[in-house]
Amino acid sequence: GSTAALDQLREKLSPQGDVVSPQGRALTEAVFGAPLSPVEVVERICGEVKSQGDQALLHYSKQLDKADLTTEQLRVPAEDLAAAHAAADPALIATIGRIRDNVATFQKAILHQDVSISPKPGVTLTQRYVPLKRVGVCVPGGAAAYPSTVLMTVVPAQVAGVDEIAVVAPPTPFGAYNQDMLATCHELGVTEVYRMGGAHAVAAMAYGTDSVPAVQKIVGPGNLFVALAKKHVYGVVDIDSFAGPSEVIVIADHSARADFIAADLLAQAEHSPGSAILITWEADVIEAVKAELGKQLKLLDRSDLTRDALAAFGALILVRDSEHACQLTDTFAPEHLHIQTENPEQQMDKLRNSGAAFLGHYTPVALGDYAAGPSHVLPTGGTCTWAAGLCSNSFLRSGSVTSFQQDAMIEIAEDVERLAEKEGLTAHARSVSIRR
Ligand code: HSO
Ligand code: ZN
Repeated sequence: GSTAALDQLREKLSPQGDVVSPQGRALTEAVFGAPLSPVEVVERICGEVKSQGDQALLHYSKQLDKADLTTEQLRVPAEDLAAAHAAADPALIATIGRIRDNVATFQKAILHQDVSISPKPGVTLTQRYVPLKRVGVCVPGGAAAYPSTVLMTVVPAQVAGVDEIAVVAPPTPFGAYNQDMLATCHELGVTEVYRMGGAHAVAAMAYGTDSVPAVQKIVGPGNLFVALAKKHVYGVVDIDSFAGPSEVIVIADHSARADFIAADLLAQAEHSPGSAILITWEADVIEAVKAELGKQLKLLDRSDLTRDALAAFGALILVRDSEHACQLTDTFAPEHLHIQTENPEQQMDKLRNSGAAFLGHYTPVALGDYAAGPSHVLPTGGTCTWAAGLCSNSFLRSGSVTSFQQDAMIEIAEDVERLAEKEGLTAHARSVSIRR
């Protein structure tokens, strides 16, 4: 279709990428005494946490999260973690254990290994991978509790061999006070959990405060302020990709079941906002899915929120053929792609852009959200054209190691000297010729 139609759909696919709710705007205006943009808010908060440390951190927890904490209360006590674990449903603990194993198995298998070659006698060239020493993990706690996000961030970091993992969650019932989230941390051996969220938590981890030692990388999803703060502190620390509101594109043909597809679209919309788009070349599929959406919406706990999200950020798109479906999907570059066709590999082979792909009628995205093995922390908003999802390798940094014996050095010396001379860097040339 036209570019305008594409733009309209792109907006649907990236729900509220940079929109703040009216309440959010009123709150920041009250706190800062001026109508600041989200970027200005984040710059202010990060600047103050950088210069004033804990004092600014506690100030913003009180002002923005309505949590009046002391420095001692910032960190969740070890007893609370143990108590949450002891009180948890044993079946939940068993589930967490099994999922940990699934995630660890996959994340271990894909972990980079050092690579060493000897292209010539007397030369050894190595690419070596070293785990980061200390990382920070953001776990959201606004609209829902996310123990699954603890699994999908902490386990890859542990597999990579990170020494210290600090988890931060906002001081809310769905955040740092959520017993399932705390029990999950304890089960995974995480001992450092902080009651802090938003831009101030990101800034505290990046710059370090008296109560929160600085980390080298900050990962995990969050709201707009968390995302902007991560962008702001990048360069002081590393960050993962931008994980904004969740999205799915389902590609389907006649072999797909309308009730399955409807369930998948609703699951994504349930994130509210969450974007859910069906692309098919079969008009019948669209009609059948439409009918199923109406039926299934009624069955959901969050049916109102889900209906609103679907109305705002959902679409059922009829295209010419499979080829066209793949092109359109590549243009959108969705966070999740679910191909429900007779031969899903056929479409997959034609596609370049998706954060995580799910193939076939029996691979709902929820398997990946909760249990399969790849992390559910994924690039959204079309950023998967250049960004990758979180994995164990996100917690490694590489460095090279080069070693030459004298004969091998002499063999390559002339080329080095010639190029150094061309650059006018004679000291470089001499550092080689002196060894001949
Ligand atoms: N779909 C989310 C992950 C998630 N879903 C957590 C349920 N809980 C982002 O990939
Ligand atoms: Zn999800």
